[in-house]
Amino acid sequence: MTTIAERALPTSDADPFDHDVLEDPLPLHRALRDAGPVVHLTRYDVYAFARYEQVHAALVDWQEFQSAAGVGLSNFRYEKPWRPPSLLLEADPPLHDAPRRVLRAVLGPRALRRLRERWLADAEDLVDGVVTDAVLDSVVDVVPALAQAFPLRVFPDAVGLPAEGRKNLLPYGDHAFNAFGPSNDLVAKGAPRVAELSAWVNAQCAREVLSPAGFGAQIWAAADRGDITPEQAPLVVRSLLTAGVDTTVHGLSAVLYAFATHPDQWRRLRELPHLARVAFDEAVRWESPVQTFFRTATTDVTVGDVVVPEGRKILMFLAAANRDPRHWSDPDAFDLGRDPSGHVGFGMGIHQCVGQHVARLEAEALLTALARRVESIELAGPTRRHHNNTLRAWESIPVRLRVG
Ligand code: OVM
Repeated sequence: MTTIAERALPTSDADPFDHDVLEDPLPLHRALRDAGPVVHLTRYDVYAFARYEQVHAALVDWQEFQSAAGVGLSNFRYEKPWRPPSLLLEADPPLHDAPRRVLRAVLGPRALRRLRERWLADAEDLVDGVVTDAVLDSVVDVVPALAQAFPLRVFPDAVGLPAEGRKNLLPYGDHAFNAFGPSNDLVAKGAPRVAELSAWVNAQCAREVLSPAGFGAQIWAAADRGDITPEQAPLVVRSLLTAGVDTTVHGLSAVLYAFATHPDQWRRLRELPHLARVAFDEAVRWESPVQTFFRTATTDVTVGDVVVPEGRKILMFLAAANRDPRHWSDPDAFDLGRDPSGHVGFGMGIHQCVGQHVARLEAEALLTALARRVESIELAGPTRRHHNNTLRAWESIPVRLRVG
């Protein structure tokens, strides 16, 4: 006999972290959304939300869906985290509040005004060089040439990092995002370098290492004012180094791929360059560079006809919510005419991406510079995905740029 509870809780034996799924997660996302508001993933014995309504509700309900037990598969109540937990990502109020306030001030729109002119000029300069190469070589891989090059050019300087060792930022972030998943081959691939990369990242968080005017120094200044403790300051700097590079690289790759495959939308941006920010948010909705995060139930939570028991992990499919036809019209279309606000690609609620203004400024600078110089962007060969347990990423997007 099937009980009501069993009927109400559909199950799936799919592995969201399998390479076939990472290559193309859209079929799984649709199946999980259609299965019901909550699905039991038998393989990991966790609950899954893939519809917009439940993902959004969980994101804004930090009281019932905590982050302090980790936002990956690993439950910090029982398992030792691979590094000391983040004071932002892996903390709840009240511990979360002071670090969050400090970082919000350092990375907020007002603070970024002093970077704007320089970043716009840097983007023009980078695009000039790429366009010149494109005229000579004809095919450009925009992943290394633009999506990686631009954040690596502006962000480490803005943080105040020394020049030495910056190449460690991408592999460190890649591993950190893999570590939210199960300990599969992707985590094993990163393991040999974890000690070395962590040592480098941790060393960059010290006050003496950071240049005087950057984000890092501003975090230390907040510790001097007593807004956070001196023990907290290095961990807050670490959040910048963990979450600030790979995310923007893959966000920029996403918007560049979107334009390379939607020439009509590129023409639209060329005509109305002020759409650059909307275009970036639409790409974050459409591609969801951060695909998933977990929460942990702090009490028995009723969702639909199902009880998610206290202490259990819930996998929130941000990417599936961002294409849920129950919420979005024509969700698979990349469309500069839509209002993408309300997407959960940056999360929602008290943990919503604190660096989103930095990401938007990078995107605006790069897209504006490109739109000024480039008439068309066309795929010029096979694209290659980069697989990561949390990120939807590109390894290679070869394009032909027509200048004009
Ligand atoms: C952090 C952090 C925040 C957001 C994402 C993330 C690795 C890390 O505070 O360290 O991914």
